[in-house]
Amino acid sequence: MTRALAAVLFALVGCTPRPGLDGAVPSLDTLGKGLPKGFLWGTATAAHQIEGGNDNDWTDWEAGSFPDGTPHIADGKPSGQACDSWNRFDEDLAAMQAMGVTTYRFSVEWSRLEPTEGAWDAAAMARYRDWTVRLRAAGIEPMVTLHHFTLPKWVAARKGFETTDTQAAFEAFVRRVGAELQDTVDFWCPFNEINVYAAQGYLSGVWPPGTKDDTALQVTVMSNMLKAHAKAAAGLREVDTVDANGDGAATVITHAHHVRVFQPASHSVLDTAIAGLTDDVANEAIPRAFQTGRIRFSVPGTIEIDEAVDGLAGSIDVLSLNYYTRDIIRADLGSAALSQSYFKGGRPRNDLGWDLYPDGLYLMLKRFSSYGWPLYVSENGTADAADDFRSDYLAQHVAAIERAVKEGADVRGYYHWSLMDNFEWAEGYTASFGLYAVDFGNTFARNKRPSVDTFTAIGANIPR
Ligand code: IFM
Repeated sequence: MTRALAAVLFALVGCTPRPGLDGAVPSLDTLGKGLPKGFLWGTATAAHQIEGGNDNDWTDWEAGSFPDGTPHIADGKPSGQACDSWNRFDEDLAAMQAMGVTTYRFSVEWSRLEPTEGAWDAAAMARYRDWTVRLRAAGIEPMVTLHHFTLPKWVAARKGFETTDTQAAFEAFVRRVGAELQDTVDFWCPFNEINVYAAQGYLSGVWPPGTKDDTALQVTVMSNMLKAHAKAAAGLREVDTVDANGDGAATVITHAHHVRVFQPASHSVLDTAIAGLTDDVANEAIPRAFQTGRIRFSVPGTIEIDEAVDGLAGSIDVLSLNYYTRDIIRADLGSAALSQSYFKGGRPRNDLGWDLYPDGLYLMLKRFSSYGWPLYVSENGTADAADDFRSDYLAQHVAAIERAVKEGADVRGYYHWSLMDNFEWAEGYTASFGLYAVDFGNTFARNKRPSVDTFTAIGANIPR
């Protein structure tokens, strides 16, 4: 088939073929119309990645290096002033309003609100409160994350979630925030990506505390965080009794669960089994715990946890998925992870080399639908400094959601990661996930990328 003929055929079915991208890109005339009425449409950020001027466990980590001298952060630059969002909420809000968002996911920084144990910073709390008031006044539903990878130094000094003690400290923090923001916030996310946090900090060791190859500790941390989630959820339900948006629910509690497609490198029994094990620990164990109230992790020969936890069953009202990519898994029984993971060759990739695989979002939404919770896509986006493929990536992922919705999935919202370029953890400022570029360290201007128009056009099509 010639390219011209293909273009005509695709035009007839409302799609345009794009050389270099995998699959057709849906027409923006209709994309979004297949989402349910009232579907939330927004962007996501996290405190340490955008605020600037934080003082937490990452601040120390960013100044350090690995034993071979390589800096902890790819470009050697600390988060520093980041996007200066602590002082530029006006600009963040204006950028969101220009795109017609109806929701914003952001996190509050524990180290700002409780810099030392039991000492609360009223001015910092007032600032977050002001943000939520202004979001609501602008018709933007806030989703507030309470832990997005960082710890106050006093918590890190006590070994963070490696110990069971931190659960009580986290619960106290969450209760405080819940009580203070109860009349402006209904949508709460105690933790972001428990699985990623534990893997990066205790398996690959590329995030604080930098512990490498300790699968038992990795799984223990996940388990302690799930217990902390249960306590946080109970606390929020107790202290937040105001239904801020008048929809009948004073609290909606979720977990932002990082999901990936894990595909075995071959049909061999070993690759298949290890890909299945990886999938179980990373994708299934956490939702299963929220559903059954039992934490069950099984890493043969290393650690088995099977424990009933008070308050864990039913501790989320909706499940949120952070979806980006697919990993290929090859068994490697000599490694702590029991596998090597890599991105499939010959595929479209982003600036970080991640496989661009929109079908994976469809697969994940279908799969996690079976648990019965309403679903949100709490993060999805891509590193694309030149904005070459972000529009198409976005369109294809929204089409994947529409497909899942058409087949019965109850998906209620989408948050693009991210509103603007920001501090991408170990990758520092080398990865650009933003709909807006930021003039870092200079004017901090939020400069609209062309993909903002795609985001806005899709949002305008969503039935209201
Ligand atoms: O930037 C991160 C975010 O903090 C958590 N989810 C994945 C994003 C992109 O890597």
